[in-house]
Amino acid sequence: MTTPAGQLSEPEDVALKQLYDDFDRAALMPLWTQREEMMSLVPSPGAVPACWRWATLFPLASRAGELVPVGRGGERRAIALANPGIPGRPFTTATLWAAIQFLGPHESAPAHRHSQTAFRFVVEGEGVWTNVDGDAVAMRRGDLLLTPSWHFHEHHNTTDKPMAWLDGLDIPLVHQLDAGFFELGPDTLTTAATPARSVSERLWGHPGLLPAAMPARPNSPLMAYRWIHTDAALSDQLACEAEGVPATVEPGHGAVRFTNPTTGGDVLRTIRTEMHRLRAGVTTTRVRTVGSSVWQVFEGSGTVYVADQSFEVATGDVVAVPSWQKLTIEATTGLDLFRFGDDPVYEALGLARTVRGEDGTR
Ligand code: 1HN
Repeated sequence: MTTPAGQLSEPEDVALKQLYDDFDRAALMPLWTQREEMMSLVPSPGAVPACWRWATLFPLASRAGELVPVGRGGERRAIALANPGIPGRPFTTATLWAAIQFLGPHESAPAHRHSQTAFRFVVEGEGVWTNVDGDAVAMRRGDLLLTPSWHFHEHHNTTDKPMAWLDGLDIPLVHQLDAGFFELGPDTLTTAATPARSVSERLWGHPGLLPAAMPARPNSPLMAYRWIHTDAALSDQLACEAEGVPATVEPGHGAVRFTNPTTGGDVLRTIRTEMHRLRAGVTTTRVRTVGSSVWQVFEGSGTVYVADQSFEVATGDVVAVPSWQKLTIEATTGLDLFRFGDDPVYEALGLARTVRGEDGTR
């Protein structure tokens, strides 16, 4: 409904303008001038499809490594991938924050905890351990490492080389929900231990086997998902498909979801994480889904089509897919991609909706 100006006599027009001014002074806003923005026919995100290149991210993070110390206050040398459609905010999508974090040789980042949920994904390098509630967890190429909400965490680089990785957090969601809490831990490293396997992996990392009598946990108690397992699961999925077993998402497209062994659900309450493998030459079925995602190429090259944009991507490149934007991925070489999304939030709230194919194929 629009303002019935024009149909009004001049005195009525003046009276209407006065009414709007009085609404404004009384901190009131009528629905009829806002309906389309407040209730669009389909989601219309502020965030735009966007791509960041590893070839840009890593050298800039490295320069920050030379110029900006890591320590109390700033807490982390993490540089957010800030969506150009959300100006002035370090938000990658409406709900998700992705960043490149850089830790120089023998540096450590001090302990703290927050209500925001976090994970790390390692596209290259090794030598950093992240201590999660005192359990030292090695970070190596291809690994997914979890830092669930309100767990103390600190990172330490034990090597002579720098290391950089991708951080994912639900910062924009928690900000919008006014649910952020933050607390400092000890100023000095709580453990410099560098075990090959964390306690969490020794307890929870055996396939199909959980410690008996341990109750289900809302976040995964397994803090590390190792590349050796992810890689094997994807290879086996595609190999089974080649033998005629229907195991994959679609022909030539295998995918695994990282899951909480105590529930079979997502590893984190607010963030879904997956790894996808496409055979060379495969184009995925176009999909649009409510909620946003961030994709990072782990290995290989291809083209990611989001809405009316296309991005040619290679190892380390990151793409933001805002809500309800059509997504297709074309693999030039064999292509491994890590994805994280806010799907668990939309599912929990009854707002999830996905359309594949006809709506449609490129
Ligand atoms: C945080 O704790 C980390 O622990 C990374 O590595 C990025 C961004 C905002 C708030 C806390 C980390 C963060 C963060």
